Amino acid sequence: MKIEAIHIREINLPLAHPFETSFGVTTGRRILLVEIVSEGLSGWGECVAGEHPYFSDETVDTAWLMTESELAPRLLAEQVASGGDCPTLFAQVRGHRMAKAALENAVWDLDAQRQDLPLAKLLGGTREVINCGVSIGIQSSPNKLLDVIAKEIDAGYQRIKLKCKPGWDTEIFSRVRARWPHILLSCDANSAYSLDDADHIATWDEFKLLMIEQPLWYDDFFFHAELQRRIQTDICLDECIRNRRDAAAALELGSGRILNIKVGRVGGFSEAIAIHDVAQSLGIAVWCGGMLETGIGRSHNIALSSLPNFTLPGDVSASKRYWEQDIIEPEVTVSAEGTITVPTVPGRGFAMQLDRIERITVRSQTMKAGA
Ligand code: OSB
Ligand code: MG
Repeated sequence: MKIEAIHIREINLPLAHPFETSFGVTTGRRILLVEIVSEGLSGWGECVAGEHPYFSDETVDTAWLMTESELAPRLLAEQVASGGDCPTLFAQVRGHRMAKAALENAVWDLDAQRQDLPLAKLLGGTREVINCGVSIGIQSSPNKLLDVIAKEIDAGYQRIKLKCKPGWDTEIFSRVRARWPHILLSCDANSAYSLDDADHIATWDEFKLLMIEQPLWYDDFFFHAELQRRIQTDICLDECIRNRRDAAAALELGSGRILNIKVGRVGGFSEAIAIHDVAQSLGIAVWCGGMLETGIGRSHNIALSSLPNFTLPGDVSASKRYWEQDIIEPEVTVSAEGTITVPTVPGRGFAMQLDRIERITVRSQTMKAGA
C-alpha cells in the first residue's frame, strides 16, 4: 500500500472517574494518536503509553519521539503490504513496543478498510460477541468499593477484577467474598509484592480467586514460577510478557497459568496473535487487557478479543466507564449479559469524531512520503 502521510497528535482527555492502582492515580490521559493516510482512506492507531513510566518504561513523550524520529520515517520510506510487515520494518529499533503498536495497528485498521473486511475477520477472529469484565481501581474506602462492584454486577459484567496492594488486599477480598460468594473475582497487584510475601499471598487461596495478576516484579517470570508452586490460585502474567518467546518461556517455567494479552504491551497485533497462538497450543487461556483506551484502542481490543482462545472475560468494557464522551461514534456499549457485539462492517466498525478530536488536540505533526 502506498502510504502518503502519517499524522501524529496528542489529545488530552479527563477520565470520568480517577483510576488508582498500586503504582498511582490517573485522573486524565495524555494520549498519542496516529493516523495513516493512503489512497483516500485513514487508518487509526492509539498508543497506550501513559504519561509517566510507571506501568512500563514507555511514556507518551518517548513514544512521540520514537514515532517521529524512527518509526514513521521507516513506514513512509518502505512499501508495506499489510500490518504483518511492520514488525520486520521496525525490528532495528529495540523496545518501544507501545509506539510500534500504534503504527502497526493503524496499518491493520487501514488494510481492513481497503479489503472491505471487518478488522476482527482480518485478524482471524471467530466470535460474534466478546465477554466483558471490569477492572476496578483502589477506592477511598471498602464501602465505596462494594458500591462500585454492585453497580458493575448490575450492569451485567461477567468478572470483577480488583486492583490491590499491601494494605488493600486480604480484608478487601474477604468483604467482597462475604457479599458475593460466587462471582468470578480476580485481583491485579501490578507488581506490588515480593517473594517475601509468598505466605501472605497463599492465604488468598481461600477466596477462590480466578487469578492473581502480576503479583511480583514487572520484568520477572522466574520468581513468579516459585510463587506459583507455593499457591493454589492461578497466576496471570501481564507486565512481564513482551513477546511470544516470553510467553513460551514463562509457560514452560510454570510462572503462571493464564495470560493477559495487551496489544500495546507486546508491540502490535502481529505479536499479540502470535502469543494467542502459543498459549492456545499449550492449552492456556488468554484474555484481552485494557489500558484506559479511547474508542480507537478499545475498538482494536474488541477485534483482537474475537480470536478463538480469548476464552476468559477481558478488561474491555463500555466507553462510559472511562469518558464523559468518547472520540468514536457510536460509543462502545455493553449488553445486560456483559457482552460487546463484534462489528461486522468493514474496518474497525466505529467512526471517528473528527471535530471533537481536533478540539482536544494539544500538539500535532504531519510527516509525508518523499519529504
Ligand atoms: O494492569 O491491567 C493493568 C490500567 C492501566 C494500566 C495497567 C492496567 C490497567 C487496568 C485497567 O487494569 C484496564 C482497563 O479498564 O482499561
Ligand atoms: Mg494488569
